[in-house]
Amino acid sequence: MSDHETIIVERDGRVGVITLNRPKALNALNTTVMTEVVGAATEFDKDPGIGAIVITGSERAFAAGADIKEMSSKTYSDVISEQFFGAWDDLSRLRTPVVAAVTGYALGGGCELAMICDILIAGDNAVFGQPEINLGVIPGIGGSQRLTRAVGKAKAMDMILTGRNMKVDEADKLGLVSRVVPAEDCLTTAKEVAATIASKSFIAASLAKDAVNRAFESALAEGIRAERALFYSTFATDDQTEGMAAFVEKRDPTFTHS
Ligand code: CO8
Repeated sequence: MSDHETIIVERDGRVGVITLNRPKALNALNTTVMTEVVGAATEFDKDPGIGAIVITGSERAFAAGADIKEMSSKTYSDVISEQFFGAWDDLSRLRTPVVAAVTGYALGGGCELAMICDILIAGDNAVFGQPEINLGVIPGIGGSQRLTRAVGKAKAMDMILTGRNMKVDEADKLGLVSRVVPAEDCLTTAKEVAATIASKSFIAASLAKDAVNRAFESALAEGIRAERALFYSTFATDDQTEGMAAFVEKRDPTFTHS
């Protein structure tokens, strides 16, 4: 079933499994990844034979963020006119419960993708972070909203303003993850959790998901719209150009605060 460039799509009974597969780029999320993940998840969502979806990466990286090499040359008019990365929002509208199996780095867009999922199973080597500030930008796939709701303002501000990473123990204590398991068991556990969900009434599971999300999401859409506009506006700054160019050129950025 997998004629994809950046993901592997499999079925395991009533569980659909989507594996991010750009190992050389630590599963950095580019437009192709987004189109393929959202496309495969949407197909699973329409399939009555599927009752839950697992999204996973590799042991080293769930995803190390949005693809900086793809983004670095974009302008403000590019990101706003193509509504860059807007399709990720479609994932949060699926009826089918989605379980993230996160090992290794879940940074930037990778952390945001994990937080879009309904249940987050973390390996004991998982590392979470929103390091966008180091590139002169801010989270843009819901991170400023979902992280804040998940861990509270104090920790979210700490992570988003300093760009520091959070190891799995801290993430577990704060309620960012559902369960922590040894890294080598992460995917198996996620599949078991997904299979358990898939064994329930799909209607009840999808309504339960919707109900929990109502508690979590009221006013979230507004926050995400605001966040997206702010993210796009960072592409009007010199610091975005410099921050991303420095990453690509493997040097430290010199920000001019302009
Ligand atoms: N984008 C592109 N390439 C990447 C990325 C990335 N995010 N992360 C890693 N890579 C590439 C590296 O460039 C390198 O490629 P190459 O071998 O060609 O040089 C390869 O993956 C391996 O990476 P490293 O050599 O750096 O591996 P290390 O083990 O030394 O370091 C790290 C691993 C710490 C994860 C490091 O790679 C890193 O810091 N990566 C960047 C993390 C980051 O800043 N992520 C946030 C990106 S911005 C973002 O996600 C914004 C989301 C909002 C978009 C909203 C749109 C609306």
